Amino acid sequence: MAYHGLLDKYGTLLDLPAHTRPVSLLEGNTPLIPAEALSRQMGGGFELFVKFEGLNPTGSFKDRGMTAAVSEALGRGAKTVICASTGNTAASAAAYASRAGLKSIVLIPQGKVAAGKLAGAIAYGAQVIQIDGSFDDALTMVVQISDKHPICLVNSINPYRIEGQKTGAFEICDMLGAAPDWLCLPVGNAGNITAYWAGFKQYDSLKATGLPQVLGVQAAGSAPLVLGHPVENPETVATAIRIGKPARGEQALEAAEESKGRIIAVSDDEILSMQKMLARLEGIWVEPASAAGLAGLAHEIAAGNFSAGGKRIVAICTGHGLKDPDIIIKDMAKPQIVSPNLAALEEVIFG
Ligand code: AN7
Repeated sequence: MAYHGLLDKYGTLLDLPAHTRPVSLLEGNTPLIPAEALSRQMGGGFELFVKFEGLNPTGSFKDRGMTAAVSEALGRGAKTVICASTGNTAASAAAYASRAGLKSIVLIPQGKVAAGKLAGAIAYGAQVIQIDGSFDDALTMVVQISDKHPICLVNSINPYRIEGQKTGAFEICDMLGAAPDWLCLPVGNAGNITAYWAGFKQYDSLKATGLPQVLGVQAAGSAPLVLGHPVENPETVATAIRIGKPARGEQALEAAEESKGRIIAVSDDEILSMQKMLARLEGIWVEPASAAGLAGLAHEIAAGNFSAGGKRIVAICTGHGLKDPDIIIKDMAKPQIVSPNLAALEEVIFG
């Protein structure tokens, strides 16, 4: 049977109003890629899978929640959607709004959004507004304006975003036949960890698929859930998760606690070295934030805080490496330039 997108596949399991009118780009159905070399590199003896969410239509996991939120907004008669974003939500909202024939407005922190995300939002036709402030400032502003004007908020405060993102958990259980022992993922505004936990719990109650322990990973310079208080000036190379006041922070902490997992922080160096390792060992290039879940897993194993032996572990890699080419290019040795003849080519390859 042809694949028609997430609302067709899982719609009956999602709590969406009857007025919902499906808007889909055939999102979801992303691969669960075995990562044997990376698992060996971390010490081995466990099964590791990468769920590559960068293969969604706009290059990130945000499309799962956006198909649900924009479908609800369209069915309700909304004309405009708005979000604050570190970039991926903006691109996704813009794409789904265009497909639905709606206007989109996206607020981004000035100078802190990766090139591929900003370009996407513009290409899809959003009105892009840069805020001279943080993501957290932008989120406060979109909440205020959508309270006052008939504009639909599509940040993960919107409950339909969470409904759509539960499908990631459903897919993992469908592909593996059960929940994994551990789920590792990056945490920014904390919508995704909230959605995965809700999805695993729902599937377990319906199909006895079991529950994973959840390892949520923040960047050390933007780790409010690890520190236990908001961070006024969050900083990290992983700009997607440069968030100091997560909207669903309480639920993220609940997911960690209920699942007997935890939320930890890793350094920017750990994030970047995992990004590189994943690309070089497995051929999977993700944006920096997306490597945080795996960086957290490696950190815990190396610190002896984690007995991985015999476990089945799934890491959610949330966005594609193409979203943020600059992070690679800035440290790159410029490729050699060679005269257009065989001898010159042999010289650089064989010396
Ligand atoms: C690649 O786009 O918040 O914890 O505005 O882009 O659900 O926020 C992005 C977040 C992880 C964190 N990985 O997810 C936005 C935004 C990537 C991301 C996260 C984001 P949440």
